[in-house]
Amino acid sequence: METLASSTIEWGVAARAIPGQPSSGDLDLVKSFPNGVLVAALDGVGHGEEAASAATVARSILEAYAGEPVIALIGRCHERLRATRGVAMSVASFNVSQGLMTWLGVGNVQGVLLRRGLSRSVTEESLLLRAGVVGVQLPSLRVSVLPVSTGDTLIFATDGIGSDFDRGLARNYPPGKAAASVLARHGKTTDDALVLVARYLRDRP
Ligand SMILES: [Mn+2]
Repeated sequence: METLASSTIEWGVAARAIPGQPSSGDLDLVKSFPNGVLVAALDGVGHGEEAASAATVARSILEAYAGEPVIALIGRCHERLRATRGVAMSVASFNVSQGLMTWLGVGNVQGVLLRRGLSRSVTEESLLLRAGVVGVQLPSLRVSVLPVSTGDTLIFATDGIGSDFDRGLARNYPPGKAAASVLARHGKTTDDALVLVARYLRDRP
């Protein structure tokens, strides 16, 4: 299954826990399913062990049901996270045969899609974040669906990354190096921090 992920997207992640904590409440997931790939970034409320355990529960659910529609996925997570502090999460589901990305965010995990246009210009789409916390207060959910083309770059960044991070870093470097650079330059030391950069590799069918 990871073969499909690596033939569909190229991705890299950089993350660190808030200083003094052994585990981070910010987690990522890249998981293939038949005909697609699910990409997610999660931020357990607060930091430390409780945040990490809540985020771990959410990630395991996303992993187990990766092929489901994203609204159903968020609903499953909400049910399972009720006894926890809750988790902010943004998810993107790539459908390979349709050349579409469906994304949804609850809480404050920023999402950006840098799209290569027909010209050399790059347009930027921002994920509309719904206020709420999965497991605590679920807002009404509505997905956005965007066509994706080869070279388009998805970025998820938790609020431990400055929201004005340098888009050029993410666009111009291989994903692993891009993620490391964004974390190094824009990571805050007051919270867990995670940035995921995923570049779409497929041509539109
Ligand atoms: Mn945070």
